[in-house]
Amino acid sequence: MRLSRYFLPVLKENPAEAQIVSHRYMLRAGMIKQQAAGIYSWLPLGFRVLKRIEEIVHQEQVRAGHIPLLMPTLQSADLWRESGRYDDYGQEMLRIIDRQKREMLYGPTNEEMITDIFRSHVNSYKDLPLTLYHIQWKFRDEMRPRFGVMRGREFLMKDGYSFDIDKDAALHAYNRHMVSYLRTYERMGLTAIPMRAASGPIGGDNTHEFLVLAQTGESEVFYDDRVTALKLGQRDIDFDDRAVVADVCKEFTTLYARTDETHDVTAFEAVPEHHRKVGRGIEVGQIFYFGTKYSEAMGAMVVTPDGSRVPVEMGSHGIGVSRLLGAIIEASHDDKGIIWSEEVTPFPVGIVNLKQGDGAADAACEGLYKALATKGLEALYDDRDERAGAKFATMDMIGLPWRITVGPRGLASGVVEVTSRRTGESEEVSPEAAVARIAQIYAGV
Ligand code: 5CA
Repeated sequence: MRLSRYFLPVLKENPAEAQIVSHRYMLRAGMIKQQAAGIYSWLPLGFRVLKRIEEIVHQEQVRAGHIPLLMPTLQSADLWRESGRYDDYGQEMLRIIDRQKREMLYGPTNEEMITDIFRSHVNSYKDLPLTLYHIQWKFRDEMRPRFGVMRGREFLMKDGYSFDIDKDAALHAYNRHMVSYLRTYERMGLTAIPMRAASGPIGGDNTHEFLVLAQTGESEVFYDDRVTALKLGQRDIDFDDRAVVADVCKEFTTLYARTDETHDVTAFEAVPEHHRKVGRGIEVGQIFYFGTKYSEAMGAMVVTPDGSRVPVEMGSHGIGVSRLLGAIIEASHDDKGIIWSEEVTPFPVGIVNLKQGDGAADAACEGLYKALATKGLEALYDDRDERAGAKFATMDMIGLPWRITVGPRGLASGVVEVTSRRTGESEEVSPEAAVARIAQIYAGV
């Protein structure tokens, strides 16, 4: 993409309404535009990152054996009357009347709708286990939408629903989600700690939230700091193996880690004092096992091997997809702007032409741009007629992990500069070597 033809409305000044760094940088980098309280347009740069995050979420769900589908944003009130939540949900639910005077709502979550799909098509243990998920916009009329995409009213969620024949199988689905989530967040460069949580309007007793530690987080968290060193890494996990999956969950949930909602002072005091930490966290996901709460109310029954009919055992499992952009920026930035990892960056590399209009510099940039494209890497080429300082400031703000800087002086000795956004370190290499270096970095991504 050539920057002169792109749509990247960067802001030079800090917007007054943004209280936390991720919100400020998302506005400054031209990623989002607020359209109403807690409702945003995703401008091209933000949209690219959102798509990459969605893709990682999809890949890890599919790896765990879960199946994507897509349900609508609008739902009928009657479905929610069946579970009793139409009245219970309160003012967070956006209620809509259509022209036929039918009561509708903009879905805040989809337990009822997925249960309806299930009961229409599945009735035997032979079709289980089954986990269906989608990535779809939700609406919750939050009392205090704030911090940009962190607490929006309209936001993108991955919500998955597991169906199993008995409680053991349902708990395996819960564990499978926990492990797939750990891997999802790690791929985005985040340390997200599973913490025992309270269930709220979804219901159920078994629930964990995943928290990314950040000073600006909305939840207070209490934890044994050894939990932050746990890594899933590249382990090859057989998601069908209940014992293997349960062991991973045990490894990640044994050390003390709780939010203020479930904090247990006595248990916390048993943690050695120098490991005891109190901080704040951003909730980037939550998993729930709630058994037959919806299946019983809505008649989602399955025949067991012995021929009896029982309500299907369910759980629901969510990731805050749009919130993740904010969480990643909170975890990875400096005073010049965002620092994306290779896994989520909107463009793999930026090219800065220090002297637009200089024959040699223009030709070298064109050459780099095409050579990278041949290797499947779409560079963001700053071909604007701007000062070098302004070009660097834009690149630093939008946070691409790599930059190739091209100028007449370097070219005279046959080199361009490859710079890491994270470390600031630069190397002078030939243009060919620069392309090879970037291609090598992205070979494993
Ligand atoms: N049905 C279940 C899971 S499928 C559910 O709705 N869970 S939830 O309420 O915990 O939401 C899932 C995730 O969505 C949260 O962990 C959080 O990361 C994200 N989320 C919730 N509310 C908002 C909001 N107002 N703005 C941005 N993200 C949100």
